[in-house]
Amino acid sequence: MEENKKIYFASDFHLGVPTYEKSREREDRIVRWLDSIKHDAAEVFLVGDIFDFWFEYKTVIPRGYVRLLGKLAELSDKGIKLTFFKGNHDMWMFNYLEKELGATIISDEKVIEINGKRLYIHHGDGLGPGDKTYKLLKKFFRSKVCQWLFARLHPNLGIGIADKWSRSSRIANDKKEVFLGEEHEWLVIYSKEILQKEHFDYFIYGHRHLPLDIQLSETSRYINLGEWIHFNTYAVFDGENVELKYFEKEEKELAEV
Ligand SMILES: [Mn+2]
Repeated sequence: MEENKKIYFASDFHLGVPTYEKSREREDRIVRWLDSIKHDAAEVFLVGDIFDFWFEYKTVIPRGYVRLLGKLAELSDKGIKLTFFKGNHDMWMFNYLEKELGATIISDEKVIEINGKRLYIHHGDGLGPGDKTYKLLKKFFRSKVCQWLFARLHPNLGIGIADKWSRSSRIANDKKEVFLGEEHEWLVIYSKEILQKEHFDYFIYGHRHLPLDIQLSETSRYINLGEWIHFNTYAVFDGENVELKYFEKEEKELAEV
């Protein structure tokens, strides 16, 4: 990584919910964030659930999100590397963003090593103990058969059903998550298991919808990227440390979150 350059991480924008207007407000904020980091960003990792629902038909993509996509194109054209992770809400990203934005799409985890620091990055869904039903569903949703069948539905119907479903999710209903305690947080448990076998300086996840920075061992930390409905959180890696930050949040507001 070039000197003075940084790597940025954010996740769980959930664009599209709860309403068009609210989502647009959030999209504008995300565009302001991207504008504020483009001078020193070497790379931007978008760690899943960027869209509350996404599907690419062979010739058609969902309406909307033009400001975000345009801004990402500008960053990409400036030479900033973009990486999208599939989230549980937008696992159906195929090659559109690769083609249009030159982005890399990651299905599961990605390991990066910079200046001797090792980072493990994953959206965070379907990891750790429990949640057997979801793990099974994930396998089905990710199968070629399921995607082929969904693509056969007329988009008005297919995306219509998906929209109804996504409007019933916790995040779309403005529910804030509650911290379960280190011993019960499944991504903490999962990361500690990995640490038994392999060292990572940082584990970076989304999905939990809670900004978290937890020391796992003397040399290892778990960072959760939170979400952009209540927190506007992102992480920045300067080659040495990963820091969790809030965008456009007053201290007074932070006391409330
Ligand atoms: Mn999410």
